[in-house]
Amino acid sequence: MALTLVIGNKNYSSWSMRPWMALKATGIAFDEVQIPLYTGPADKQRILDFTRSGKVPALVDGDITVWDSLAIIEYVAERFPDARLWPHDVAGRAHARSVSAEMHSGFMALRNECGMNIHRPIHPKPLSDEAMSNIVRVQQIWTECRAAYGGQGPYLFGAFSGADAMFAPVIHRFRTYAIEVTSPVRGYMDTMLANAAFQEWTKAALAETLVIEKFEID
Ligand SMILES: N[C@@H](CCC(=O)N[C@@H](CS)C(=O)NCC(=O)O)C(=O)O
Repeated sequence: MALTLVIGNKNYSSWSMRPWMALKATGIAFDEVQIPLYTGPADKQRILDFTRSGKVPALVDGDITVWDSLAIIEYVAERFPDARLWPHDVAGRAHARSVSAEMHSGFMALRNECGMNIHRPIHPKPLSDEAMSNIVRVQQIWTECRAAYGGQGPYLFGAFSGADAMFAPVIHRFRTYAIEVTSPVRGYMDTMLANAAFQEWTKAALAETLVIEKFEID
C-alpha cells in the first residue's frame, strides 16, 4: 500500500516540506493529500481526521499514522533503510540527528521573523539580535558538516540525508530574506537549490495562489 503524506500549503508550510523532501529526494513513492492551512474549521477538521495533533505533516502507512516532521523522517529512515536517510557510520548518524533535532526544537527567532514564504519578493528586513545569532548558528552547523563530510558529496553529510530535509526551508528563508552568507554556505545553498525535489516543491509553491494574510506581513 502506498504511503500518504498529509501536507499544508507548499508556499508556507515549512514543516510539511521537510518529510516531503526526505521522501521525494530519496525516490520513495508516496501519495500527497494537501489541506490548506488556516482557512477555518472545515479544513482543520480534515487535518484532525488524519491526526489528533491537528497539525501537518502526517504520514499514513496502512494502519500506522506518524505525525510531526522529525518523527516522520525517523520512521521513513527505519522503514526504508536503502534510502540511507541517516549516515552509515555511527558518528555521522549522531551528528546528523543532533543538528536535525536542534533545527526541530530551536531557531525560534529566525522562524518567527523569517517565516517561509516562497513567493515573497527577495529583500532584506531588520532582524532581532536573536534571529541574527540563529543565522550565525545555522551557518556554523552547515560549515562544520561540510568541512567534515564534504569529501563524500555535496550535502551536509555527503549524500542527501534527513538533515538536509530538516534544513530545506531555511534555504528558502535565507534566499527570500536576502541573508548574507559565507562562501561555503552559499555553495551548500546552491546544491540544495539545484536539487530536483527541492525545485519540484518550489515550483508547486510558486503556482499556489491561496494567500495567508498573517504570513504576508513583510
Ligand atoms: N512540530 C511540528 C509542527 C507542525 C506545525 O506547526 N504545522 C503547522 C503548519 S507548518 C500546522 O499544521 N498548522 C495548522 C494549525 O495549527 O491549524 C512538526 O515538526 O511537524
